[in-house]
Amino acid sequence: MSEFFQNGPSLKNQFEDDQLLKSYIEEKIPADIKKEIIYDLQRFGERVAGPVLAMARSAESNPPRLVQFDAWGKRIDTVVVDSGWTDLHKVSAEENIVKLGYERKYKQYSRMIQFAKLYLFHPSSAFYSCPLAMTDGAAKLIELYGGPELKKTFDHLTSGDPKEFWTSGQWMTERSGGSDVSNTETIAKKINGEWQLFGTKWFTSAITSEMAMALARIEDDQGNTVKGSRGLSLFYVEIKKADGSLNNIEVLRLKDKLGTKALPTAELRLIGTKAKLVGNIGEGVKQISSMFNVTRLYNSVTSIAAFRRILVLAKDYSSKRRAFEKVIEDHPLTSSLLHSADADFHGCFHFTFLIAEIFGNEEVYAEKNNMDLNREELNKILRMLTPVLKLYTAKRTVQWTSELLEVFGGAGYIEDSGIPVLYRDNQVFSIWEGTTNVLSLDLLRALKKDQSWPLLVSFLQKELIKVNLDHLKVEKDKALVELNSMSAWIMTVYQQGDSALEGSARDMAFRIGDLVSHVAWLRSLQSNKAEDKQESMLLSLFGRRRF
Ligand code: UCC
Repeated sequence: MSEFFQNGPSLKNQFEDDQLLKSYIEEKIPADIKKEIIYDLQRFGERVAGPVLAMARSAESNPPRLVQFDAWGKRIDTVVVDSGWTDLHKVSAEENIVKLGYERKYKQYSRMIQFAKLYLFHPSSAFYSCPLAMTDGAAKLIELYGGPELKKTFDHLTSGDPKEFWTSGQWMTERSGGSDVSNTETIAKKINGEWQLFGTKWFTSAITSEMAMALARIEDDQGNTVKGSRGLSLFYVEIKKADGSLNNIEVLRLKDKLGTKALPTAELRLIGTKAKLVGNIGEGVKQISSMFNVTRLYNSVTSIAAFRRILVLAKDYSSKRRAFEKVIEDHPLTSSLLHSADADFHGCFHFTFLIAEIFGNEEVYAEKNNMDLNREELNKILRMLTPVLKLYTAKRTVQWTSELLEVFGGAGYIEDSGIPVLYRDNQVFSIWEGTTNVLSLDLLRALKKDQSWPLLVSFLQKELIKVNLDHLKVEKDKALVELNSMSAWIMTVYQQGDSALEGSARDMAFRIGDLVSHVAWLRSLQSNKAEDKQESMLLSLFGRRRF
């Protein structure tokens, strides 16, 4: 009988093992800050490869369940979660994942450092990163639009103390409107001087949160409402009353999803849920966009983190698994596949962290910043590139997860190899927080409203001028050619009218994604002494065969 048993893939310290992240931090973060954070990232890199991953595995193997009635028939609607899920809440607070973005201890570098931690955390978090995304988004929303009555809430959302830390939900989607929130049917009525919500929310992620931001349509005393998205206002909801019972909410059921099984996603009925109005009446969509712009960035960071996880597992496995007399990484087809995945991963990584840098610079604005952009320009670039980043990183991750699963052969299709869960989970990235088509149209909206294409061209050109190393010249020239070709193409499509523009929006988004990734990567290679020159061999995101 054969004594052969294949060794499975293994994980090392997730910071130490990540040359790209390490060299990025080395290049971007000033020495005084670096001294403080490197130790923290190394420690966390160890923690996520071991104990934190074990919490996630526990939460995934014991999914949440809804208990609607107690033994005596009383409606209780309690969501029971695994201890792994509650432990992940503690870890999130202890590691200051949301706090880092608001404490701004590291000035304009705060978002980069926060996103580096989120990137380490996500693949070992069983999607606890999802409540964190909404929590960060809610904190941003309160920072921009919340009055003094929400100050305490803000402190909870940005706390590093597990006992004080709150997470938030984001209640938009209804049966009548997913992407098109203008069809929202939930009504807000003022009863005895207090707002109360009535309606059904069809997808509410992380129902174990303490609060949520919800869209609802205000109905006046005569029963009148304003139709469309201009009739929508934003409300702050605490999920439980002081006595611990639900705030006039029924949990109708938990969703039986393809993946993200540890994450409790519920269907809710609001039956007079007490709420507070946030910001201005009729500006709900605009205000909640400040939240979903943050969650879209989280989606991007967590997508690339998930992409990296399957890539490192595939690389590790292909260095161990032998077939046809050599380890499979030595077969040219496998090595070219891994090389191609690595190139796309690098592109996604640099694009994501470029946007993190822009976001950090916008929030902690200094007139003299190393991006040579004023605050309005930083804002416009963020507005235009956030949807592109989200759709681009999500799609690359979904596609590469499917492709890399094949490296494991049949084992990649077997549950306890730990690979199928990645396949199921990663599919969500291109759906929530705006599908690829919705975000492509959002890009068009941003381009039209802000006339921001010329601004992006000038930013990318300025960055390319700084690239002057000999071995980068060919790729720099390719970027310049693509920039000109895209400008001409966009102009032609604009002249053809709205229908042509809409029909091209997806291609436009992916071409912009390739271009910005390419430039962000070149920018990094130019300034990064630590990044191996071999890295530039990977570079070239234009017209490359991907699969
Ligand atoms: O909730 C969900 C799941 C939660 C899970 C969270 C996971 C997070 C990641 C985790 C990682 C691990 S999923 C919900 C998904 N739903 C969406 O994302 C909605 C998708 N639909 C859209 O994005 C649409 O484009 C809408 C809803 C924004 C379009 O609605 P309207 O009614 O057509 O909106 P308008 O008229 O275009 O925009 C209304 C206002 C305008 O401002 P004003 O009034 O000043 O002209 C827009 O400029 O909102 C402004 N606005 C924005 N501003 C609209 N979109 C944006 C934006 N992205 N940024 C800034």
